[in-house]
Amino acid sequence: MADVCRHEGLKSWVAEVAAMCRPDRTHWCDGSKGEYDLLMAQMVEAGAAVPLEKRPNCFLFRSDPTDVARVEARTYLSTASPEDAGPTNNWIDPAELKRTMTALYDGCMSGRTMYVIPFSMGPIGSPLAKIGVQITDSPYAVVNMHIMTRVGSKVLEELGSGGEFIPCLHSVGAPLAPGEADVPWPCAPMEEKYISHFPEENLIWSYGSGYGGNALLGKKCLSLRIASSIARREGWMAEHMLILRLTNPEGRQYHIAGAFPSACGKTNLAMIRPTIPGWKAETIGDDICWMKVRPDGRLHAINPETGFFGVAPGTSHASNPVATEMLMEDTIFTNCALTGDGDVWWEDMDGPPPDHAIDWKGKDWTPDSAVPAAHPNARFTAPASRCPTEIHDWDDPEGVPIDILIFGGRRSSVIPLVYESFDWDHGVFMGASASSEATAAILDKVSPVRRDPFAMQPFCGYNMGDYFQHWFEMGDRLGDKAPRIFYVNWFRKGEDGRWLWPGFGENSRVLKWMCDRVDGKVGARETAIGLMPEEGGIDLSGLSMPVGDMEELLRVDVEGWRGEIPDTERHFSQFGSHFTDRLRAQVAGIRKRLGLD
Ligand code: SAT
Ligand code: MN
Repeated sequence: MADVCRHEGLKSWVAEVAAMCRPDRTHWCDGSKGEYDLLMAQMVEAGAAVPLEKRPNCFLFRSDPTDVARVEARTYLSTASPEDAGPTNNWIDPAELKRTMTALYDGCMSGRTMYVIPFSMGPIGSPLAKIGVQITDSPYAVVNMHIMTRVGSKVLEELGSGGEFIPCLHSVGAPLAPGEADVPWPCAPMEEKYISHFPEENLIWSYGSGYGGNALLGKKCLSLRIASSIARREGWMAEHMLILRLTNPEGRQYHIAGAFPSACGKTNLAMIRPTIPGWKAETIGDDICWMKVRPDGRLHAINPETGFFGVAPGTSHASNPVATEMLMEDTIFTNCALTGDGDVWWEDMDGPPPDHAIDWKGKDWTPDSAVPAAHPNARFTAPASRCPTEIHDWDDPEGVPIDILIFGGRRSSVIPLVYESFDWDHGVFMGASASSEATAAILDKVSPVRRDPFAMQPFCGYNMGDYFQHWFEMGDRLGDKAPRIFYVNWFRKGEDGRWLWPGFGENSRVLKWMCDRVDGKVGARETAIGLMPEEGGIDLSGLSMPVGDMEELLRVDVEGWRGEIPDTERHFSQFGSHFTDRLRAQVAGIRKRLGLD
């Protein structure tokens, strides 16, 4: 493979990293099935992976108990000026951070193999795609990258001798002394973990963690943090959004992109099976969406990934029948429980729990155990090609034209089921003020409700105040071709603590209302917070709901909303001189509409 590489810049970067990290050997990944199978066999042999008898070509990994999710407190955005990272990112001066990390990288791969993974985010050769090269000493990261991205020789061919690539350096940070035995999941202690981004040179350095977004650098690091900063410079958008195609009974297609924080049901929505007769849904992506204005003046989207890295607990026939089918083969499971008959299990899976299992920490577990069998952030890594609802024109380099943008989060009170923005600027306010209750996808969650603008708080690769402005400017360019903007909350609870909305496939009823709004088929009532469904506007045929629930779901809780405003203003105030006047005007508008001024 090394001889397929004609790119001197890449070769010399690989040589420099090898000299610094001093692995025992270097392997250039070709992305082949043979390579995947061989690495898996080696990891099974080493005791790092368990093959699952019940699921062909599926494997279970258990992480170190301290390395189970992204660590935002150890994630850095390193720019010459701290102002360019902004208040929502951890900042360290690039020279200092590189000094610290170089000391850690020094000899960090000894006893290990260094893998070089050329990968493309987006169809190889597409005008919307970007090429990255990840260097890693984690074979687990390699097999996951095989599923999540387009890996291999074709990427090197596309790169040629002078193409641009984003260098992504990763080490688990656990060098082996001569003769020292490896552990199943090597990683470094928390205080040595660094997930670092240098957007001014499109560079990623990650050290110390083998888990998810800390280690699969094509995902959050490249496709969101670095890509969002490139997108701002180049005038496009890199967003934390699912992409979905809906087709109505007449065959009219709608493309929807939706931003929700991690572990808020993005994957379930991306794979929705509509309950309304005649409506069909197809999956395009569940996490990342790159959008550009194309020659038709509309916003076109691609999913740069090729797989799904989803939360396993809660995935069931009821919540996501499509994923349940998808996960039967060719899937990597991490931190799920193992059953006696060689299957995986997690909380809220179909059927009763097993009488006995091995939990995610490798210990005996029974339904009487006080701890969950699977870690709440246990994951599956599954190829998109196995997704029964994946669209067929997946690889279309042009992407799909977006009709509808959705923001949302997990809120048990205040936020209604759905509302629409008055216009683009108001939609930007809706995205910027989005909030959610904490989930298990991050290790160091702090408050119960966190503001998570555009679900990008942990992923924006520059000053978020400037990011808001970038959204306004995109709207100016799109004009009347801009997608319509909606906000949803599937998670509202009644006073008795009951979920008010059935969710899952029934969410198609809310999506249908949005499509009908786009086509001007239904009206809306103007409220203080936005445009809301009129009575009977949402098609509830065939659904029986307790009386009063729908009214409650669509009630504007004016008192509750007034209570939201100070927190939103506090969140906005941190952006100082980077805060845009257009958002200030939106805050003034909602204050007035809520009768606060
Ligand atoms: O670990 S990941 O960052 O890839 C998953 C997530 O938090 O959404
Ligand atoms: Mn995500």
